[in-house]
Amino acid sequence: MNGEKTTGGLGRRRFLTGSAKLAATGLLAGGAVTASGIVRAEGIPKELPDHSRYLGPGVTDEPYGVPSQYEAHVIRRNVEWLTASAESSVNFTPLQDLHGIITPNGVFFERHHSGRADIDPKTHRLVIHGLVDREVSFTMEDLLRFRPVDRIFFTECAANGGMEWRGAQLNGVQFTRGMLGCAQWTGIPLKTLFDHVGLKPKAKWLLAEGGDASALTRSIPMEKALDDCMVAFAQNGEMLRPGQGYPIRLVVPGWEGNMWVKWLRRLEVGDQPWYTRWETSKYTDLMPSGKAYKFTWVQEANSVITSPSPEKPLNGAGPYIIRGLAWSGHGKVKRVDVSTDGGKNWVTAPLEEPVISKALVRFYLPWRWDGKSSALLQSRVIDETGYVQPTIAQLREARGVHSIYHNNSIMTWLVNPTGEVENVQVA
Ligand SMILES: Nc1nc2c(c(=O)[nH]1)N[C@H]1C(S)=C(S)[C@@H](COP(=O)(O)O)O[C@H]1N2
Ligand SMILES: [Mo]
Repeated sequence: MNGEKTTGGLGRRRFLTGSAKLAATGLLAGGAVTASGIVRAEGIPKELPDHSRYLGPGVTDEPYGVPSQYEAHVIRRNVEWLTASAESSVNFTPLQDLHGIITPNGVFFERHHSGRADIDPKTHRLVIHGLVDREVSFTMEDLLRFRPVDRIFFTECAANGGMEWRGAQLNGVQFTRGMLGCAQWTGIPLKTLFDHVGLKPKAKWLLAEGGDASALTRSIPMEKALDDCMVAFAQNGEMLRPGQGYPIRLVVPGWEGNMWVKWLRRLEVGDQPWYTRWETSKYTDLMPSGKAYKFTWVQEANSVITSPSPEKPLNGAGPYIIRGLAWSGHGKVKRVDVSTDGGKNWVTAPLEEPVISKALVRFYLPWRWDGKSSALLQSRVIDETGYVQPTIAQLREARGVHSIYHNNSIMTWLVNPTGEVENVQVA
């Protein structure tokens, strides 16, 4: 956690201490709801507050706006002991503090292997070569002459939840599910670009390469490339942020984040996969047998309750809204079930519109807490293919514990009688 010592050892207890500290600093103080569940009415204050009596700043002091000073806790955070250096590392989206389905650009998680590249769009080029009729080198200006599309998709790192394979370890939504964001991407479909350059009959695979020092490269089957992939230059209405790959990145809907090559500089068309080092040694899933999956592209259906959660404890008895997010790399979320007793009983939570394929979906479920009992909160998503989000036990049985990647298991939040919430795993 930023500002706290997290070096060495497993951080679980320390994170608990962290949230206890939040309680002490007053984040939990004051109750809006009485034990009977009736919202407390305090009446209209007699004194006018300063902000109702004096002029505020004008329209000139904030050419690019920032959130209210009271939202300063809504930030990306990193886990210091997770990686050896900040350049090859990750920070996490504060999902517990966000609303709706769109992740604001300033808190969209960043994962990079050689730091954030700083690229001048005037000199940047996107080269397309290999099994094409015409090899090209596009300037940004060239790219902007094509008809763009605007599409909402989630981005998720394959390592999301990766610390939880052997047990509950990181105490919060942010650190267990925060390698995730969802944005409206604006860009040119790869189909448009390939129609322009012409594909040779043997064109079956695509190699995408990044222009950062890591030169991340991934092989992508042409079928996927022509289906829904795009070269994005904008995110949520503005040009990409440097951390998200400015000036262009690949968008590979539903597939693991490391295929979403940032600072994209080269697309090579070939007739077979390249098996780059990123594919043979880094992003592979090791099975109990000792064998490894060659490619695990799709981010399977996943969900998480964002509140109540370790970061969003309960404050006394009364009504609460269980808030959460669900998503599936295979398409649309069909249903989300919520349990408050560790998976014995389930209630279906209504989905908030819009429900977009391969995007985050929001669910809300009213819940009343008696202010004294423990509860085990879980959410379970079912997607349009009928796939049901697995428990951690089911996932371990199938995959062992040697993977880092693709842990989409059901998360469990233990609500303590004090209202504090912690990350646990139940059998
Ligand atoms: N060029 C390049 N592209 C990259 C990476 C990188 O290190 N270099 N990291 C990848 C990984 S592992 C992930 S999870 C996503 C994260 O995208 P974001 O930083 O926009 O959230 O970018 C991918 N694209
Ligand atoms: Mo990733």
